[in-house]
Amino acid sequence: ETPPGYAPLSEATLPDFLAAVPALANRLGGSPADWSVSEVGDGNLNLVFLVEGPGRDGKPAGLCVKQSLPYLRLVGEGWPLDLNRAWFEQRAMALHAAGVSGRAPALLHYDPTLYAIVMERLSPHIILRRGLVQGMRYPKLAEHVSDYLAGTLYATSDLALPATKKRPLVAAFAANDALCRLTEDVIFTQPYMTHPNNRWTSPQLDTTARAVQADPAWKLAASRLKLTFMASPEALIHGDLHTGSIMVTETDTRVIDPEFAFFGPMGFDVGAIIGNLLLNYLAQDGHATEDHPRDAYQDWVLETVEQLWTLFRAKFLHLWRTSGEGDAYPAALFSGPEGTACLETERRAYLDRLFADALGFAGAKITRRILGLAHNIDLEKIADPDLRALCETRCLALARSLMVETGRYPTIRAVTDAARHVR
Ligand code: ADP
Ligand code: SR1
Ligand code: MG
Ligand code: MG
Ligand code: MG
Repeated sequence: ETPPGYAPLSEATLPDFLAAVPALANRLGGSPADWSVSEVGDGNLNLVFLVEGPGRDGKPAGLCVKQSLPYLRLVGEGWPLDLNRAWFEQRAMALHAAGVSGRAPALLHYDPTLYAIVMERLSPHIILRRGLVQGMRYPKLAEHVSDYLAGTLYATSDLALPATKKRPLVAAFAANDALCRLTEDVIFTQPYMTHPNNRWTSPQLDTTARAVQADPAWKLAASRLKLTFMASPEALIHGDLHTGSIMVTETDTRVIDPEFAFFGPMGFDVGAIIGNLLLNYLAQDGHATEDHPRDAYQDWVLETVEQLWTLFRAKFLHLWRTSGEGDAYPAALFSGPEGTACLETERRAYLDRLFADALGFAGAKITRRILGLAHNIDLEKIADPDLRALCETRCLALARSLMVETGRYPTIRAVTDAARHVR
């Protein structure tokens, strides 16, 4: 049962929907008969259409339309899912754009009856994960993703927002319950138990999967991270910042797909991207051939991980030092040289704690992609199951260590060294 007026759009019905919104029709130019539409959704949840029209100045113009389906696309109609995820996505896009500009597609329109978002069509961008699997380098990636993370997380935190502004936002996004629960189930719970949603490279990883279920330290770490995810409304997080949620060219980087957004722990976003890059690094051994070795490329992936954290930390600290207008840490309490020094020590401790959270979440994000419901092409595209299982075993060893022995990683260099040496 769907709300009145809702129906999934199709390539046939989309032109009428767009024609009814003058700003969108004008942007596309010509008439609806001139517009070409294709459904390109390759994610796990939604419909995504790309539309092209003749434009208004002789240059073709495009749009992207993303619509919620009443179910989880990956599984089908048997798994109903809240349509309102589109509302949270467009609201997060708008709030994040206020914290950082140019790092996401522009939001153009939202239709609450159809649960449809119209946004800038990114072109010739491709999904980062696809580029990484092909061995493509993105020299601006660390700089751009660290801009996005520092800008969005700082601007929506208690360091920047007065409590009377932040609390209503926390309340509004608390209603994104369906997607939060999905994360809690498929990332923090199911991979650590016998569950019909799980799958892995079998029989190669059968013993490993059973060992995870019998590993109290790993299960405890996963549950502690789950609690942090559930009970830490630090900032408006993206909530699904894997390498499939970033579109790139050599010079541009845009973050898409914040439908899982809610006020949660900042380390979840930072850890999601770091975890996905580490997984990609370890998967490269499954893509290397004699003619196309990947060693130099693997070095680039780890350099990107190091730069990403280092730049994020520096940018977040800079924002805090130069514009701390939230109600946390009132300036009146930290005046004079002693107060300034004391606050600076606190800022560094805050970032150390955020780093530890991020490493734990990175490990959890890696584990779920190998033992849980949703897998990644980084590993899935390794055709030889023995070779894939070897890469996956290394991923799991690193993931467990990041989650259970987080204290062994005081620096990002310690993390990349561990990735280099894991066997
Ligand atoms: P889902 O929530 O189902 O994962 P995504 O938002 O990730 O959907 O989008 C699915 C795919 O649609 C992306 O992998 C990308 O190929 C394409 N896509 C999404 N947004 C845009 C955009 N603004 N411009 C061009 N392509 C896009
Ligand atoms: C059913 S799990 C689907 C996954 O896809 C989304 O992109 C999220 O990562 C979610 O966990
Ligand atoms: Mg997606
Ligand atoms: Mg999505
Ligand atoms: Mg190597």
